[in-house]
Amino acid sequence: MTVMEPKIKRGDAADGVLGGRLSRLDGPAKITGKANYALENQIDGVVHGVMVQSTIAAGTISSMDISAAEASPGVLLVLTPDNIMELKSATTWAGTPGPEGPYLALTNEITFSGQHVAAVFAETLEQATAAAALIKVSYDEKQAIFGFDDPRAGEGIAVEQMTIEWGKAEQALAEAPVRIEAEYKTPREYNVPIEPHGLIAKWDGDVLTLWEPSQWVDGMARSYAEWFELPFENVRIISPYIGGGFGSKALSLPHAALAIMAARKLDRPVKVAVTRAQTFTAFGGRPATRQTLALGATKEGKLLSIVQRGANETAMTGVAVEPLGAVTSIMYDVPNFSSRQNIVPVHTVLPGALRAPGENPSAWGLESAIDELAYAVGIDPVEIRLLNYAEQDPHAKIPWSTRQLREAFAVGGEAFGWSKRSPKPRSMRDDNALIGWGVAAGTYPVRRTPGEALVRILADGTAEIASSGIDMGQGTYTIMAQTAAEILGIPVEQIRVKLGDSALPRAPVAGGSQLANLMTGAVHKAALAARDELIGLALNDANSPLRDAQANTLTISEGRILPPRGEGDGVAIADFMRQIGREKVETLRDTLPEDKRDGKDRYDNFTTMMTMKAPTEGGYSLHSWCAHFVEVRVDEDFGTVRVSRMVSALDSGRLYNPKLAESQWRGGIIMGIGQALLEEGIVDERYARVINNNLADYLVPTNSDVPDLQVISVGIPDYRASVLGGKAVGELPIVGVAPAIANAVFHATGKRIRSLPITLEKLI
Ligand code: MCN
Ligand code: MOS
Repeated sequence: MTVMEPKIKRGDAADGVLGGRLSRLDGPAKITGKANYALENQIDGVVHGVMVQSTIAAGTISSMDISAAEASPGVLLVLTPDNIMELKSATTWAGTPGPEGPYLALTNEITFSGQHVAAVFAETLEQATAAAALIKVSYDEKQAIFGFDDPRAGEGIAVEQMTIEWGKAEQALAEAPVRIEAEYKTPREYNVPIEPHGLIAKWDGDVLTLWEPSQWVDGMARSYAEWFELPFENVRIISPYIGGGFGSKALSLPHAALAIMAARKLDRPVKVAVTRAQTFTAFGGRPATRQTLALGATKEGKLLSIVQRGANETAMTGVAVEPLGAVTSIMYDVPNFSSRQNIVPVHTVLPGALRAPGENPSAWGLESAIDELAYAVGIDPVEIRLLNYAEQDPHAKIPWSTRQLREAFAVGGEAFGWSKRSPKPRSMRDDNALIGWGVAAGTYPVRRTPGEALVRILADGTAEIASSGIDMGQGTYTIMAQTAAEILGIPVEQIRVKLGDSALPRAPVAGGSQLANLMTGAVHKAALAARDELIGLALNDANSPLRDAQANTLTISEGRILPPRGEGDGVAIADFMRQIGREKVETLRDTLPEDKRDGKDRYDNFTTMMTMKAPTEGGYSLHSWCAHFVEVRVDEDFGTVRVSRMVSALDSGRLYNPKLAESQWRGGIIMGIGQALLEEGIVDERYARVINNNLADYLVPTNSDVPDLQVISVGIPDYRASVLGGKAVGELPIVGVAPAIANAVFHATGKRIRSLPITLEKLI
């Protein structure tokens, strides 16, 4: 083993190595149009598929007339519930067996509006679209439950696993000198990535190739393999570039099953592009949530009890849980606590994951409620948070690994100028703009799953790094190259990273903000092995010019193998490889625990979530933390809210690339601004249908909605959290933004808005 000399001081890393502010390596290909997105691949003889969706939300298809569609020009196949292939049900992503019975991509039972009922495949997209419009579906319609506010929805079903309790919460609440209680709600929210879903499916005998944007090529390949009863190795998903996912691209969906089926039946490649409108029902976004929160406290504002009762919408078929106690149970030091949650089945598509599922609405409730408590007892909103600061994990009762939340309040508050805040609502104004300052905290857990990476040092002195992990814009390509550059001592421009292909070494889902820690860990391990092997060759190979060096004295830097200082300038890797006659030095390493390395497990371990560790496993509680400070300007006459200034201080541990982490943080904060002020799936109660299913009506923030966002890192390396000291980045920043804005709106106007989004009609 050799020890690398630290070339650079902490906080001042060169761009090319870990900690440096290298720009995205995939950036130029993306902005010049050279990056091929899945549906842009030109595949000869491709057939186009178009989905037909139900116009009712509940009932049964009584008949379907497809004759006109079948007779329409160019039409090759119409799939309906009556002629689809019955697929085998696939293992869930948690690793448990799928539901009993076959997997049916289409059924006659309608449980939500926008459910696929048929698919038309034709020579051209236009022909398929025209023919799809000719399909006549008759239904026996039932009355639908439009959402959990429908009186017929009921209270729902308790999810026992979500119950978190300690102490005597109800009693302590009843006895508390100060009590506040309110209900907080969030509407249905949607992922709306710029690149909608879709795929091209191609069979070559029993080998299936899919070009499909994916946050998890291995997990999805496993589902497809199980559906179509193929060996895992026979399914290849190719997904090098992805136009955003935000949680929506990690599962295999019915439209893909239909495309693959059609490709099999027609013996031709098939392309299905989900339309923008269909992205609101072809998969689910964040479910609507509601929670009542009761806080009991002393007159000084010290928490005595928290009682939370939450619910989220789920589908009539399938279970989706948005854990509303996620933040509530760990943010503050509270001696008595009770959180319970129901799911309420309604006629909707099965909800899915959207950036920080659970933590996000959980913080919306808690961080609004604590602000209400601050006003109730008359202390500053930052002060009340520090007064109730949890010195250890109050739920798991174990220490935090690192928690720089106090620092986040201090540094963020200082940069924002919080001390100049006048506490009274409506006390700050500029002309007819009411000015409000609000604060809220956020957190996201550190998830840990094994990964695998390949490092290949080539004869020309360059290196390749490969893994099936993906980059949908987070920066995976770049930080993996930086990790390899640092360990291998090869300049970053001479490192090529290959990602997003299930034929490459295994990787877990790019979800739960874990991929950066996992893949840098796997690359680190594989690169150390490759470096050791290279140095071993330099010491031992008969043709090595460094053969006479002592063990433990060689290093690699800037592409050269170097003897100890003063003993010459070594040899370039390319020259060395030539001299010893090697084509490559290649190492493949995984970060599986020893006992999981062999056999069938090995495959399960990477294609399900079975090996993901809880953030409390190992004796320390691992989380990222943040504090958001917001200034809003509310037009007194019109009630319009503008975020005019924002400072966020975040603890994600060590940053592998501060430029990219800051960009992730800003992106998440912008989504939080959207959630606070704009985003809402509007359900037409008569038809149980989301009606604003496009980007003109489902509003997300534009540049003019977003002020300069100051983001400050307050993290310190946390080597309990990950091999290289980083914690979660991707989902952290959205958590806490909406309550910080709502708290600022209250400070500006004196009106407490407890139901998102904060639109003008709620303020005037
Ligand atoms: N990073 C860092 N230092 C760390 C950790 C991360 O510099 N200690 C930086 C790296 O650039 C890394 C990025 O932050 O690539 C995100 O790392 P991580 O927090 O591990 O998140 P993942 O790579 O697992 O990405 C998934 C995460 C999730 S779950 C959602 S949802 C989300 C997000 O990333 N969706 C995104 N960010 C997104 N960004 C874009 N552009 N598009 C999406 O769809
Ligand atoms: Mo992110 S919602 O965990 O993909």
